[in-house]
Amino acid sequence: MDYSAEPIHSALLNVQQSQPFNAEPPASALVEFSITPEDLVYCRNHGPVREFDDSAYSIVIKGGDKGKVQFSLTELKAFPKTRIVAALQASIRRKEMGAIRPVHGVPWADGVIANCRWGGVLLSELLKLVGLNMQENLHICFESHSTLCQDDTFYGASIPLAKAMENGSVILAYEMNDEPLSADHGGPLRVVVPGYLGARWVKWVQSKETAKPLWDQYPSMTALPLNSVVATVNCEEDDELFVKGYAIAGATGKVQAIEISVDYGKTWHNARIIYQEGRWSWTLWEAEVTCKVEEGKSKFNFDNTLSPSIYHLSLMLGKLVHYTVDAVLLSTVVAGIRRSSGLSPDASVIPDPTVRSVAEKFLGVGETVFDVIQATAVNSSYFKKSSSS
Ligand SMILES: Nc1nc2c(c(=O)[nH]1)N[C@H]1C(S)=C(S)[C@@H](COP(=O)(O)O)O[C@H]1N2
Ligand SMILES: [Mo]
Repeated sequence: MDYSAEPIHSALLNVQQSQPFNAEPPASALVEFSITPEDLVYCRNHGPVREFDDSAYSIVIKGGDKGKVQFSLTELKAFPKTRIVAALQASIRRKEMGAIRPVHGVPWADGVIANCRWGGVLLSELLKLVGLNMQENLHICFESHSTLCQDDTFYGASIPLAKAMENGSVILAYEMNDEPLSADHGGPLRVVVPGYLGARWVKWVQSKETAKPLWDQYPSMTALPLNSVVATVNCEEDDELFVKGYAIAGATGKVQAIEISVDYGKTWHNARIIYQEGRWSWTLWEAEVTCKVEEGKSKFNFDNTLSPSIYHLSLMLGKLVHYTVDAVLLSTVVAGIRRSSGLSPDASVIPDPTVRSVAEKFLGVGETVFDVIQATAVNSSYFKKSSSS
């Protein structure tokens, strides 16, 4: 593959791979901003990044009553502009998963998420224009033929047509954070699928095709799983911790509450939600927790040079907070799901016994479940219709 025309990428990212360019910021930097500045937006590529000439750019939509319809970028920009805040996310926490069991792919940590303001044209408007009739079980396929990619000659991904038609949701974006979309993030035009995994947000999108009912017979990774991450743990006083993080509810609704525990779930502390915007943003939260240091053990002091034992302790604590946070976050949101939609978790259908036991322990679904079977929560057999509603 030809990497000679790569644009200059942000210098604030930790590079996992330079060709193709795959890089993420530290989560501690991310949570300092409700809207992620472009320089902190992770980059995930399966091939070279190419810059396009806006004036020559167009897309083709196939599969509607009108056959093949072409729109230039100028024509697309003439439609009313829709602006939405939505979190773009790849497979966060693979690195942690990898510590438990080998995982395939880039060992992403927890910086592969970006909460941005996207501006563009509603896909549903275009689909109606080309005479697309809504049918069950159809997927719409997005393709980018701009460059070769690792496993194929082009990059493609599909979403259910019903999602594409959802009110005020999927857009073809030409702006990110009120600026023209950069080549790194799919400029001049990318798909934005709020609530869905980043892999579906095809960059440099050039054509769309409907049909392929077959695809619907297999579960695909679409909606994001519920998740939360502790991004920073700071020691304010000797025994007072200040904890900050983000949470994401995917396509199922809003995160309603976050609690944290530093004693394996014996006691819980409410975290404050400090940011949510609209239906698709991430949730930022923070909390102060008192944490008694045992007599004779090292004191918390993160500012000065860290002795290995203190460092170990702080890592342990970070982890603890991590796991317990997810459990409660999850049960609160799961409770929300149950109230609003009549769906309730069904842990008995999870085939893996280890995963199942974690799931049962934490009212259904701990982070392990979600990370292992990334993203099937809303449309999978995890959630069964309860007969009472
Ligand atoms: N054309 C194209 N689109 C793509 C990809 C790609 O490699 N090529 N990567 C996908 C994946 S896996 C993710 S997570 C997001 C990343 O978008 P970003 O680089 O703007 O963060 O883009 C998606 N769209
Ligand atoms: Mo991704």
